[in-house]
Amino acid sequence: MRGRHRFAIPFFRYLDEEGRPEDSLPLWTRDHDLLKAIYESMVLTRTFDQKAIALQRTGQLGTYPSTLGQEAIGTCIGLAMAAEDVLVPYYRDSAAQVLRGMGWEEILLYWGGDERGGNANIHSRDLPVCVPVATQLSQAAGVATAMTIKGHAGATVVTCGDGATSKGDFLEALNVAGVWHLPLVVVINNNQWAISVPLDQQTATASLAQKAIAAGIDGVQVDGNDAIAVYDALNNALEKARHNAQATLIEAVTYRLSDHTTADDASRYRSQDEVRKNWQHEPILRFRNFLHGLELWDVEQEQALLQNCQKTVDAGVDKYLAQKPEAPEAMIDYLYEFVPASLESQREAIIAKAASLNKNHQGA
Ligand SMILES: Cc1ncc(C[n+]2csc(CCOP(=O)(O)OP(=O)(O)O)c2C)c(N)n1
Ligand SMILES: [Mg+2]
Repeated sequence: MRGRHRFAIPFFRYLDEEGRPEDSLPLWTRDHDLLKAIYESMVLTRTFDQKAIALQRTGQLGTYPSTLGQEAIGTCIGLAMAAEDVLVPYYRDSAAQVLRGMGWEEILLYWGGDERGGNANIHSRDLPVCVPVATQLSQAAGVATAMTIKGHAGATVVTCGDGATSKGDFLEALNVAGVWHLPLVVVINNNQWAISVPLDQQTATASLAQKAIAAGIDGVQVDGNDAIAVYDALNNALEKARHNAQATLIEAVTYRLSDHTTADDASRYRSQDEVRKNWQHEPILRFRNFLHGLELWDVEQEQALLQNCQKTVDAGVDKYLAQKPEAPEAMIDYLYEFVPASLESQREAIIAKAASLNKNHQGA
């Protein structure tokens, strides 16, 4: 019966700011290898992030969106998902993409404007990065619907930012997820900003997770800088998706410590003081303190990890820089199986232009 109801959105956090458990921890935290894997992935993601920004600043990469401060989200998505699940990522999910099989060089190719970086098909059924805000949500609902119809076992995980929750696509995806009982997990990276729009100008709701209520699906809010809380929410939501065909909306509350992208200067619209305060909540130090508390981590392990991360990132960068650039018509060829007649002449023009530029270059 649809009658009078009261609703509440649960909030989960297990580690305090110093990395001390506030509550009894979920059972899976007894898996110490998993705890270390979470930490290692977050550190690797940050190492990559610094390098990607350096490459952009030196003209070797296009516009790049940093994941600084939001490493727990992509890491926990990547580690919690199973191979048969499908990831529908947006542009701050490189940690998840790499944990699911992409190479760092491919992440760089994508942000370097090379179509081969978007060709996630070679690894899995995951979709490539989505930049048009919120369009990935209805696509993910479509993927989850197809998986249901075809009887596939897995769940679909889709991610978006806080700004995306104001778009119709977001609400439409949640709505069908409820009505059609889709095995869908929607993760909001609530980093408090949508470029220069702060959350309080984005929405008047007390949380973003409560948008699930209107769609009749579960909504939970977690401290997005507490990897234990993020992983646990993912784990529970994936279980419900796979076994009960139930969708969940997870709001991971975090903070974008960087500019929106390398094309942005956030100091024009937010205070240094706000950023400084949020550094105190960032996820990596908190998790390292937690591992220290469990006596699972020491200074030598930390040094070895930093060295390994640097090596891994450098290897990815070397592979990226060694790639011969693709022909410019790849931008059309990668998009269509058959080139539409309306683009034929543009494609020919691109090829002719590239050939004449090449000739001039060689003649010079
Ligand atoms: C449909 C569409 N409109 C506008 C843009 C330009 N744009 C890129 S990112 C962005 C803000 C997104 O903010 P949010 O959803 O909070 O994600 P965040 O970048 O903070 O992770 C905008 C407006 C776009 N990419 N797509
Ligand atoms: Mg945002």
